[in-house]
Amino acid sequence: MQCRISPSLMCMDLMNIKEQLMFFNQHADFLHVDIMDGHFVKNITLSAFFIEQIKPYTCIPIDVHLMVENPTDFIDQMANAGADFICPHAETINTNAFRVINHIHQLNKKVGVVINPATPISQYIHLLDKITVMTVDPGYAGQPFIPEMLEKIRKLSELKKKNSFKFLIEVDGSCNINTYQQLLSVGAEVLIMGSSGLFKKNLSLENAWQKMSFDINNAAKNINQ
Ligand code: S6P
Ligand code: MG
Repeated sequence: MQCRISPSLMCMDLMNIKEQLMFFNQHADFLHVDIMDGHFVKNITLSAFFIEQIKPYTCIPIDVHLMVENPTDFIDQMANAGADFICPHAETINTNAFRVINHIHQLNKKVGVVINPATPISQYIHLLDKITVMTVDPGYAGQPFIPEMLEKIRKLSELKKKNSFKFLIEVDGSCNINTYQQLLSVGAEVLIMGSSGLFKKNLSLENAWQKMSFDINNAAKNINQ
């Protein structure tokens, strides 16, 4: 069972950004960049300026999670800054979802949509390159996993198989040793790794990565048995 890893850069050690990016270039599949506006969620994290700064040092896709009230104000600046995937929240594009999806594709970027725990699966999933299931309410790292989301992931996985949809199924929030096995068994394909599964104050990134890989492999083995 193959599972892709997307480190959440808002959880990085900010005193050592370059070293960590060099490490991710060799090991990770995506770089997850959380953009917040202080309104859609009551927090502020990374920015287009940050993406512009890291872009020359990265060779893996930059995936932008837009936790903002008005994604159309952000899409072009994220594309210009170097984003490869642009992913607004479903709750913010209900009045213009098809226009927003088309617009991002016209910019030659991949489109993802992120769905909050309380939001059902939408009508446009066949158009998407990625769907991110939030397994915590968005805004902060280190929150408890919402187990009801496993059914949503399973449903997406079934829809994907049945219709040969191309979207990747990604999970954001509390991906760690307590949840890997459940997530993989219902069909999660990309895990966003934050404070609970990867970035630890008392562990080097190399050691934390090794432990994470070992735990994920074990979880996958247990499912296959
Ligand atoms: C939270 C944000 C996430 C977090 C990540 C944290 O709103 O979208 O990307 O950075 O999920 O992971 P953890 O393990 O601290 O829950
Ligand atoms: Mg995120």
